[in-house]
Amino acid sequence: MQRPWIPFPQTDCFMTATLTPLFNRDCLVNSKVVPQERLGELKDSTPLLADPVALRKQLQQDGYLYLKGIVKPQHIEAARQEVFARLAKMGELKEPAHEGIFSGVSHRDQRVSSRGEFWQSVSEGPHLRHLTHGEDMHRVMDLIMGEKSRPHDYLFLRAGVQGRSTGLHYDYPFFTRAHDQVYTVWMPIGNVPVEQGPLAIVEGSKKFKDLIDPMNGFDVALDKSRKATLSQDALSLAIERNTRLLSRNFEIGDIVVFGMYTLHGAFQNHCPLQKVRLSCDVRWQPAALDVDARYFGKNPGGTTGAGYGELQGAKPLTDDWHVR
Ligand SMILES: O=C(O)CCC(=O)C(=O)O
Repeated sequence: MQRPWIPFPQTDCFMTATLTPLFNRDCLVNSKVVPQERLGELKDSTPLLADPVALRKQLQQDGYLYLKGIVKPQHIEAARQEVFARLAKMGELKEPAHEGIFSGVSHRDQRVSSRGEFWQSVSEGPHLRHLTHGEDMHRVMDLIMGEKSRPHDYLFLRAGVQGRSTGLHYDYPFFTRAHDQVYTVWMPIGNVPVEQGPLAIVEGSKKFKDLIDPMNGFDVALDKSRKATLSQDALSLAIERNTRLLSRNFEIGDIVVFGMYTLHGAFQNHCPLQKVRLSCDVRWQPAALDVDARYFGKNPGGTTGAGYGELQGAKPLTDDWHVR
């Protein structure tokens, strides 16, 4: 019999700011403030960890699970320090690096010979991997899938400065070459309040047949004539479809799990303190299913085959993000 899951309690540590679960600060899309009626909180499914059947039903129903206390604070702290130390060496962060304050400059291109190799080495840091691919994550993903789970080796680490955001998209065009039983785990690495531009999920988007049906068979790496990112921004889509953008003032230990048919993006980072939003997204699937070789192995090619060099994170923090 499976033992009930007991989440880790939130603890006070240097990353714990005075956060409230409410949207007490502005959420921005394309530099526009999202009105309160277009915002909602991701539903907290943590109590359902004790009832895996209900947990899976919830994921099917809403297209996502928001869970608290899943990874240990000390693992997050270690990963955050590890990544920020590397960025500080590129001159991109002010000291002390662990505060994650953008310096406004970058010497990355002068100090590394390959953006891709640099980012791969950051993405394969032992503390980061322990956080994203360690026993806590395996345990919760086995529970969610109801069978042995397996993470992609390829990891999307994102360090987003003021102005950065991610446009709305479904993950289907990136990860469903082998099958669609792939789940994204989005994890803040440190507290990520809304002004730092965290993940936002479009409520009810699992049911947007007009967007989902034409996506069937779309592979973003094979069909260069299309983009996975919608041309419409999150605010105008929410208004047009009379729905809400769901997010949180994310705290250490939180994760969001969602499937390939859940529309999502990230708000714009507009933190006045110039704090860098650090997060990562990792894909998981049932271990018994086929794998898409692009995302596995010692030197995974990633979506386009260009390896870690194709990621937003591989760019100096001073560079704009691309749209796929
Ligand atoms: O963190 C972000 O900016 C976007 C995350 C995302 O698109 C994903 O996890 O699939």
